[in-house]
Amino acid sequence: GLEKNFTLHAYREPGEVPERLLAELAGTLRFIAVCGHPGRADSALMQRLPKLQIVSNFGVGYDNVDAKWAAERGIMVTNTPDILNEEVADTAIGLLLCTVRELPRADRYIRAGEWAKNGDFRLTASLRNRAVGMVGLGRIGKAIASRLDAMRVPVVYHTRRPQADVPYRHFADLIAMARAVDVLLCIVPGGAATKHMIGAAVLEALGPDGILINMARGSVVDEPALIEALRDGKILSAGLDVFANEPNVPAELIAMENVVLLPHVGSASAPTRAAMEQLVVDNLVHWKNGQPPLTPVPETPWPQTKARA
Ligand code: A2R
Repeated sequence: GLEKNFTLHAYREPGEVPERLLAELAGTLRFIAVCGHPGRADSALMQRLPKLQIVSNFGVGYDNVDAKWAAERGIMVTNTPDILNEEVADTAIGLLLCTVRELPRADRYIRAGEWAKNGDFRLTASLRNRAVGMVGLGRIGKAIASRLDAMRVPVVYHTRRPQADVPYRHFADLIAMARAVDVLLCIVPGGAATKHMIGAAVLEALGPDGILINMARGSVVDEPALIEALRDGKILSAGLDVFANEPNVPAELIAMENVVLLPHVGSASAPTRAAMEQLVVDNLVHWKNGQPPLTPVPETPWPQTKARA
């Protein structure tokens, strides 16, 4: 889609865009399509591009784009919200069930020949006697909560602002919610405001029967504190789709039986990823044709409040 509509300079390596490429293109680049993990459009890159007008990010989370910096300079930023809500919610429920009922471990039990040798698989924890505390109840969080409703699992939530139109109890205090439930399910944006919001104190409050599910960003969880809590039995188990330093996953987590690990696959089905790719392209094509962008992020609303500096 990009090749059809633009002169495309594709850079696929992880890490910084090389100086050679920047020196050659900096004066002419007007549009960026960025694929998060490891793609980034930070201020250091953007300030090298005087003609830059728009950054179109692949993914709903855009903590890899310095959107506030862009907003101050009249650079548009778009993401891919909504079209992945149901997919990520499906994955979240899958990860929750895998973690509570230890399904990947049960699969390994058969493959290792243990069923025939040692008899039935161990009895596991259950979702039947649990309430889920949603950390974040936005577009994806609501799609997860409605699935939990159907599964007859009580839901409460923590956000900065209570919502008028939801049937769930709001907790202004995350630690108080962690005390009141035995599953925390994170689906908040990454970035400075949510960095390490799940730390030692929250895990302690969640307690020894507690289960942490992270579908948000690795930065939301203090990973060393989580490893310690899992190791010391301060919480029961964790299901993680995201990590602090992807694609590197701490060896301590890989060695633990009471964690389920997914390689950031929340939205990663072929149809959903195709829809996201199309939206990345459509945002840029609309912009190029002088039409409003389809899905601007909140920091850069349309119509623009600031002209390109
Ligand atoms: O705090 P609020 O009232 O703005 O509620 C939002 C909540 N949230 C937070 N909750 C507590 N502390 C914070 N510092 C904080 N910042 C945001 O997270 C809202 O309920 C939710 C975000 O919802 P949406 O903006 O609709 O995001 P969506 O599409 O559900 O995706 C969430 C994240 C992405 O940013 C990726 O990191 C990940 O899921 O895939």
